[in-house]
Amino acid sequence: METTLVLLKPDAVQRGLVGEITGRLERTGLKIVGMKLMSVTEDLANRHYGEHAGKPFFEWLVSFITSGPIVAMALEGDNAVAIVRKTMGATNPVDSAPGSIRGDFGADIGRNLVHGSDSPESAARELGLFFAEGELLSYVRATDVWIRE
Ligand code: DAT
Ligand code: MG
Repeated sequence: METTLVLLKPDAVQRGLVGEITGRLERTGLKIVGMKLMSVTEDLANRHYGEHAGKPFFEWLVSFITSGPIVAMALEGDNAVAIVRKTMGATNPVDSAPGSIRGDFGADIGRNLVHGSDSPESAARELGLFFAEGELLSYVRATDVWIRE
């Protein structure tokens, strides 16, 4: 079982796509175990996107993610990282397939609506940045037995 971090970026909030995107992620069967509307400080943005420091788009990335409220979400399930990445679609809107979040709503490589951790290791690191202990809940859904063995 994995838990992964999803961020609905400021463009998703501003465009009124929080419900649409959350619904798509929920319908995969992954379980929401943490969720909050929040602002991202410059310090948090720098730490979250640390792997991209030095790249030409890094400053833009930090200014974008700090430009308005985001929704941070923790999703749990078998292969949660890969399932979220598939549901999100590719980074570049030229490559993101129709039916994916980015493929359906994204037209810019930067303003691409969602972040999803790219590995279980990244997920653990990023979840620690965005959620305090106690903000991630463990609970049973009545539908769990219909979703996984
Ligand atoms: P992803 O968000 O698909 O994991 P990433 O980790 O490579 O992609 O990059 C983080 C974000 O940085 C990405 O969502 C959008 C932005 N970005 C990536 N490559 C870019 C580029 N070549 N030009 C502008 N922005 C870029
Ligand atoms: Mg990434």
